[in-house]
Amino acid sequence: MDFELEYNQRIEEIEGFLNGFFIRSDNKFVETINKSMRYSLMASGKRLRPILLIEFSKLFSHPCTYVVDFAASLEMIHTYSLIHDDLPSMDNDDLRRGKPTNHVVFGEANAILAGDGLLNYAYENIMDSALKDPLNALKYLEAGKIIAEASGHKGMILGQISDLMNECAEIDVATLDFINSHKTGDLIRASVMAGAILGGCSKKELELVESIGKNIGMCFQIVDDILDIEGTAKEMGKLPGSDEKNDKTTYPKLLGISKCKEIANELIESSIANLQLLDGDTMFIEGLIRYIGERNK
Ligand code: GRG
Repeated sequence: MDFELEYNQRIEEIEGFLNGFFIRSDNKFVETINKSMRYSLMASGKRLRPILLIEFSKLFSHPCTYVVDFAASLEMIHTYSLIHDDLPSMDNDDLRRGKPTNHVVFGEANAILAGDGLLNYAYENIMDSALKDPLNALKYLEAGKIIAEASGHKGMILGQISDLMNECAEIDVATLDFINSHKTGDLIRASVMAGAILGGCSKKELELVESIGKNIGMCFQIVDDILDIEGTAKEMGKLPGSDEKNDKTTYPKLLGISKCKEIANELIESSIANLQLLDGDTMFIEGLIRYIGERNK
């Protein structure tokens, strides 16, 4: 299998689908909000969360019809979080996905509204899936609830507030784990769990998928911290050094870079070992997990 080719094909499919959510309008107000939402959503991202959701749904034998709509919704929620995270009142970053951040281009008020617009559009699509396919409504609801919890005040928002509260503070690994498991990990965990539910997994399989999702999320964050030190703006599409600029405690700061690389490798191997306990064709997901652990952007 040529992983890179397959991965790029999946990115193309998702971007084609995402594009279809925005119809051009003659109304200048509609066009203004749509333009700023589209600007960040269609900027080139790795599309990891929607790809994880779709691939985990394929591992099981009863996939729902509107899996791709859920995948698009996840990317909308993720993009909203990036727009808000970059705001002057949060991380105050100027570059994201290789382009000036949303507030730099459209102004702060529009950027807040673009994020809000994407968040609400995501749940509109999730509920629409249940309405269009009522026989599977319970699966859509279960997957939607997991995504809502993981994105909201029990998940990503909780992680963000604990992160803000700990800027400039001396924190230990347990506190850092708390911040990251919510801020970054929850949405990644929700991607794989929602995918598995929409694919028709059993309760027991969902437990295994949850533990895989947690490990992938932790590995993603450790690598992200390493890239903030070792990465380049050209490859990452955002400026490195953001953690230091905001005086944030990171895994490399607490554990050192080589220990972080060791832990990231262990998390990759344990995720793959657990993945292989599931029945379906796991080849592409294995490649994706290795990519998450070894990426340079
Ligand atoms: C509600 C005011 C308000 C703010 C929400 C929750 C939140 C702000 C921000 C948290 C989101 C965040 C930036 C988490 C860090 C995770 C992370 C490293 C994101 C980058 O993800 P990638 O690398 O990005 O997958 P691409 O661009 O490839 O999709």
